[in-house]
Amino acid sequence: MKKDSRIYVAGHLGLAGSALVRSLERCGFRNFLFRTQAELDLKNAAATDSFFAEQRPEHVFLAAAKVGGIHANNTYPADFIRNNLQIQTNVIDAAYRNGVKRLLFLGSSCIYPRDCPQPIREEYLMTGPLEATNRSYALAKIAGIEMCWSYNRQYGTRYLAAMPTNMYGPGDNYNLETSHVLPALIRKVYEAHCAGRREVVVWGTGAPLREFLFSNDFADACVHLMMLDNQAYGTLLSESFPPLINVGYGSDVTIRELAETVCRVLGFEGSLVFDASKPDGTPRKLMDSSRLRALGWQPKIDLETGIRLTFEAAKPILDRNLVAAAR
Ligand code: GFB
Repeated sequence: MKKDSRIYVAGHLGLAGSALVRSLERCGFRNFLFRTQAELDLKNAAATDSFFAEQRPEHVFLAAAKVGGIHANNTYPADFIRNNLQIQTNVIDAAYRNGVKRLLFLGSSCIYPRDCPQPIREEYLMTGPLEATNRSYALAKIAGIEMCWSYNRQYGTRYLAAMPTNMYGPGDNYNLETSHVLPALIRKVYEAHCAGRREVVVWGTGAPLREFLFSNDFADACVHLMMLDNQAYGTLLSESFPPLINVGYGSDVTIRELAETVCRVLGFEGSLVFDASKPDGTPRKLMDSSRLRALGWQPKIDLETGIRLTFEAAKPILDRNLVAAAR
């Protein structure tokens, strides 16, 4: 990527996409293409192709996706598989037909089998059954990886797939029905604190382990990958192995430890109540990110600092919610 390359960030307003834009700007890139969902529906193949034909992006970050936490994935599996298959199929195909040089497809650590050996290496893809609560989303993402690989093999494209672990940061979704665990806990703990309540309900047993990566770190990893020289980038693209690379923090915590950390950062001294009627999901998904680290990237933001930064960014939104609820 050159500083004036035409870069399309699909999903630039989301958690990952907005962090990507910030990271690209910090690196001096300035020639961006952005379209909101209202301006361009990526589920529409013709509209997506026209956009690529007219705008001719050279590099694409495919961060547009239907995403959500365990409850949303479990409740709306049809939406997750349909929307994601449509978006990624249209973007990857339009990219190929309009000469995109490099495309980075964003996936998720839930693509790996539920009971994988830990830490999870890229080689473990498709070696066992998936976690049931997010199978439809995971299968869509696996199809996206396979599509990048197939296009690389048949058409000579150079598309790569980055698999983030559980990501968090500014601009996340704070709807308790559809969010991931970290924004949900920030909201629940903050609201309990403001209301003087003594308890916060945490879903599940608190025992599952999750690895959390701050969105800025993930974005820096993606930009790092896209800026690799041809030779280093080429080592990630092989005829015999899917073009995917893990992007993780390197250590994990239990959901109980996570909730305790959120309480500490926000200064909440009440107690945690675990609602075991809610699903735990996969017991553990710690990724092995040694391939990426060998290419010169490492995360900078530890969990406690990341939670503080995320809370600072979220506070005005959470305060507005509280005011609206009080009316
Ligand atoms: O972040 P999360 O929704 O998704 O939940 P997954 C992680 C863990 O936190 C689960 C527990 O064990 C939840 O039961 N948890 C505790 C909560 N309290 C809460 C809460 O208030 N809200 C939520 N949401 N969880 C997702 C996948 O799995 O991870 C996606 O469904 C994607 O496909 C994403 O891969 C990264 O980590 O279980």
